Amino acid sequence: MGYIIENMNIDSIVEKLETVDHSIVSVIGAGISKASGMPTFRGDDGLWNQYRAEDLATPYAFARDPKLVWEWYRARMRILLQAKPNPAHFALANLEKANLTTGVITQNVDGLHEIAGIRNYVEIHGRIRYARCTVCSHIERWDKLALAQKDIEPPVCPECKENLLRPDVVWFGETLESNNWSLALDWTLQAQTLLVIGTSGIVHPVASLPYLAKRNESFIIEFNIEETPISDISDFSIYGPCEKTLPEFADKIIQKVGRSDESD
Ligand code: BV8
Repeated sequence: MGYIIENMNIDSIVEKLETVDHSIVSVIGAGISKASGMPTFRGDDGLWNQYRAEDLATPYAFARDPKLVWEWYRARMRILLQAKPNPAHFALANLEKANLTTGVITQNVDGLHEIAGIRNYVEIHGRIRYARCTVCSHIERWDKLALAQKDIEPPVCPECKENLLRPDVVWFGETLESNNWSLALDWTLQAQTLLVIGTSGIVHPVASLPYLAKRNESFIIEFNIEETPISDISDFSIYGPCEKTLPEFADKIIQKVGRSDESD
């Protein structure tokens, strides 16, 4: 079990960290976007509560009932279009600006990391604001388009004009895009510190990344509001809302780097 920090004694963790350039990699999940108003997947208000994953986020569900799947994505997009990045997203952007991060591996499809200014990221489960044709290679932003549409018929590809568009995300039972997965693996294997933020750690293969990092002797720090399977392999678990804990952590690391630059 990692060392549980209930009252957020973050100074002692920061002191132990190597604060060298590009040493931090983050794996983030739905919990980081909770404070932005995006429901998580498995929490009390989770997106899956009304539905089961296999009913909606799978190619079989789409083949069976594209209208239901599109309506679920439109409902999520309506929430997302009101959402803004929160202090946790900006904390990661500040660590990137301080040259301390290699990149962010996001399971989220909401794009809030990019709006917060993070430039080095891999959207390992895709991106909800884009739609792609189920057959040809056409891809387009659909957020504005789909919401403008009054009818809820699934959109037809404007390129090939006969096949349906689908959300540009990775569904359960679908493999991850290989370049994205290799980049996530590379980053994880070179991470001196892996931050695991707002994820239940149960969706594979992303859930295996912290175990890989652990085997590679990375320093693992979990940011969550409750214990998860990742807590067992974390060097520290900081329990609390990451929109509070992560900015404090990031500020202290950046201050520490500033101090060491001054003393150089
Ligand atoms: C794959 C995009 C190879 C879509 C998502 C049977 C058949 C086929 C595959 C499988 C199978 N059994 C298992 C699998 C593998 C499967 C899987 O892992 N299933 C799980 C459910 C067991 N994985 C796959 O299918 C993957 N592909 O394996 O390919 C393959 C292929 C064919 C056959 C076999 C193998 C593809 C998985 C990708 C699924 N797509 N999203 C969409 O979004 O619509 S996953 C979805 O879950 C989101 O991306 C989400 O981000 C992700 C993970 O969930 P979390 O982010 O962790 O969110 P969650 O709500 O669970 O947790 C939130 C956490 O935040 C909690 O811990 C909470 O405490 C915390 N929190 C809340 N508030 C805060 C907070 N923390 C800090 N601060 C706060 N304020």
